Amino acid sequence: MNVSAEFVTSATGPGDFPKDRLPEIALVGRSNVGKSSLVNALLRRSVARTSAAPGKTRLVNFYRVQLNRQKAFYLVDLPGYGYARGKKTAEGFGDLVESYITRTTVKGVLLLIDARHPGLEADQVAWNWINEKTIQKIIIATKADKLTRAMRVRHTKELESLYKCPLRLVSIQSGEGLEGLWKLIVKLKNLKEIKAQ
Ligand SMILES: Nc1nc2c(ncn2[C@@H]2O[C@H](COP(=O)(O)OP(=O)(O)OP(=O)(O)O)[C@@H](O)[C@H]2O)c(=O)[nH]1
Ligand SMILES: [Mg+2]
Repeated sequence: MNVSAEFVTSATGPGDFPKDRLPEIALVGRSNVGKSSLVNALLRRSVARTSAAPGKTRLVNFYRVQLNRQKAFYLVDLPGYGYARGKKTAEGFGDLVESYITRTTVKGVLLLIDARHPGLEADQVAWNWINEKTIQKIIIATKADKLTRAMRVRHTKELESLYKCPLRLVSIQSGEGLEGLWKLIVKLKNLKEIKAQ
């Protein structure tokens, strides 16, 4: 698959969001779960800034993507939740992400969850919130390379029972799941139904 991509804008508010109405696929998840890393892995270049410390992405970053000669769409990398600089308390989505996610051009949401920690409350709260939207959602369990075999089985089961929707394990280290995720993203942006495996 031929992937071409370019960074378009870092939005600080709704006024900065693109107005061309291309479909958008958003990456949502806790700070440090690996959203920006996954953008880079999918786009096969270092366009998004990543960090070992949480709270790196602060704005809504739009990447315009074209696959082969198909119609372009945006991959949208969002700031994470669950992290507040200088504070120990968990933080919700925040106004910026809330104003973003209600856009009608958002055709699908990838909720990223650290595969090592399937049951976190913050992720379930986020899930309940995005679930109010009638768009398609997929759970992406990240950092699959860090799982032992036993954890892989147990955590997959736990995620399946908590989140009744399509689930994929990915790793930017091993490349696991990336090809399959591309196929799902193409379906999402084209509004094709995705069934749980
Ligand atoms: N081992 C491993 N590490 C990963 C993987 N994906 C991301 N990471 C690491 O996780 C850390 C956080 O990655 P980011 O992509 O910056 O996380 P983020 O979700 O964008 O975080 P915020 O911007 O703070 O919301 C970095 O140190 C990455 O190298 C993975 O698949 N495997
Ligand atoms: Mg980030």
